[in-house]
Amino acid sequence: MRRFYVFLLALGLVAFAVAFASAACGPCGDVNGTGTVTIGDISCMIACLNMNNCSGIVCPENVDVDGNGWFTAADIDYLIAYLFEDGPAPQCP
Ligand SMILES: [Ca+2]
Ligand SMILES: [Ca+2]
Repeated sequence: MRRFYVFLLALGLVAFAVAFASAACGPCGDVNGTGTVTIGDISCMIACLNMNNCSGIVCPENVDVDGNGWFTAADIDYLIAYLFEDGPAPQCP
């Protein structure tokens, strides 16, 4: 799982550029304001938690995807499960 995170971080560099191109918050999980939930949103969440770089998160209301009131690594795991493992849909409070 850790290698997967590193891979996502590399993709995050591209995601940041996309994040600044548009800022229309979409559904829960769309933290970078592209209007859809993608791997780019996961990259922004990882950068924020692990590298203290939250500039890619332009829709903070969409970051608590498991709806427990906190933004943690569990939200990243939840979104990964949703996108790649057929997990439950994001449920922001
Ligand atoms: Ca997005
Ligand atoms: Ca949460």
